[in-house]
Amino acid sequence: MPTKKAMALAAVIMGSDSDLPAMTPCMETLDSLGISRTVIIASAHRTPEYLRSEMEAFEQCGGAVYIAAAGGAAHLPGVVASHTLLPVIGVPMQSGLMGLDSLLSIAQMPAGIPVATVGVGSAKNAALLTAHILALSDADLRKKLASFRKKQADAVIEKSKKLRQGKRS
Ligand code: RP5
Repeated sequence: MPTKKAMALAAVIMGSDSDLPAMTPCMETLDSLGISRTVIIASAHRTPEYLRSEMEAFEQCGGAVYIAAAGGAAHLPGVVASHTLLPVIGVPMQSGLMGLDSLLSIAQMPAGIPVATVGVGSAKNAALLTAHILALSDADLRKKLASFRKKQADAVIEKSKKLRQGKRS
């Protein structure tokens, strides 16, 4: 957990700007929960030195959690994890192989360097998992998560009731 006031608690790193549309729900969810975040476009393959320098800057400012999104030969989350003791959440991007290549590249890490992997394109869950990690030491954030869960449950129950009454939506 951060020891000083962080500029951004979460870093959302993407391998390419082509990942931006798929990752927008991640940024939106972090923002809706009041989690400070920075967004970095840096590739494990195309810009390895830039990736390292951005990671150093993030950690020097008290950053706490990485979200790393990549597609295809999706080494970015694993490379990020290899350079840090902070938790890393990997988001597999859709690809020519329907994201299966990305999913396996991110999830199948060698023992000793873990990456918490969410589903293909699960940008929102990456943000929520970040919130759960940060909520370990943030009671206000725990309350926001509880409220989010309640609203989500209420919405499902409301749809069920409307369906039963013959009204869709
Ligand atoms: C990965 O390759 C990126 O994360 C992206 O998902 C994929 C394709 O990148 P571009 O060729 O669109 O830049 O590194």
